Amino acid sequence: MKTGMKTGMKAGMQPLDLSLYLVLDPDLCGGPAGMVGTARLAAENGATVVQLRAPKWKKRQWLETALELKAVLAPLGVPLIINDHIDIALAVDADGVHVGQDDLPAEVVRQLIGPDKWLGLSVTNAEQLAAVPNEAVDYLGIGPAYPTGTKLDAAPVVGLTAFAELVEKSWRPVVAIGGIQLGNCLPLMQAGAKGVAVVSAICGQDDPARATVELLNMIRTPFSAK
Ligand code: TZP
Repeated sequence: MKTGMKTGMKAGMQPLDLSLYLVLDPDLCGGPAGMVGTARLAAENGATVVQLRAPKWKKRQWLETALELKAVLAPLGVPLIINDHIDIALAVDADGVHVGQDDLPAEVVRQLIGPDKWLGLSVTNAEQLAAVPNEAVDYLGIGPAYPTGTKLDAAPVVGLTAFAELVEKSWRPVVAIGGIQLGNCLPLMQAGAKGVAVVSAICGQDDPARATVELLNMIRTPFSAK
């Protein structure tokens, strides 16, 4: 990442710690209750951000689950990010929003959510990176870093070399996403990621708490220090 600019700081708020960013998946977690349970276990064991992502859901389900997640995560001090749905983020006073390239443009989202919520943007190639409105965005999710079976419409795999090049050119902190498991997360940290975003490495695991701790231990090894 380039240096000399603000990195995920907001007045009166802790910086956003991207280290271990859990993205919830309704299918892998076994529905809304499973998502809330998984989020609780992950947050209690050190996950630093939780995103609610449920592309097939209707709004009422979004609202109910977002409220439940907020009730679990806020006392633990773990930010709740809402994927795509600005209205839900505002309705539950979530900590932020994450949007993709086909969602509302980041500048528009920033206008809607105001200055005090986090805003993340998914980026998958150099062209998209060059078009990032850096003033509007707090962090980038770059991926899929590796092949993933979780997001069927994911963009082509970025790969480690291109990932490192994108991080180097980014004006914003980067969290890696896509196909990240315990055994392959460290090279992404060494390539300059501030953290890893995972779905299947925690959701649907027999022991999500243990999976969380193991991932954290891995990404916080001295080799990954940046
Ligand atoms: N965006 C890019 S890849 C992906 C998303 C939401 C899915 C990542 O899932 P997994 O199981 O961590 O590979």
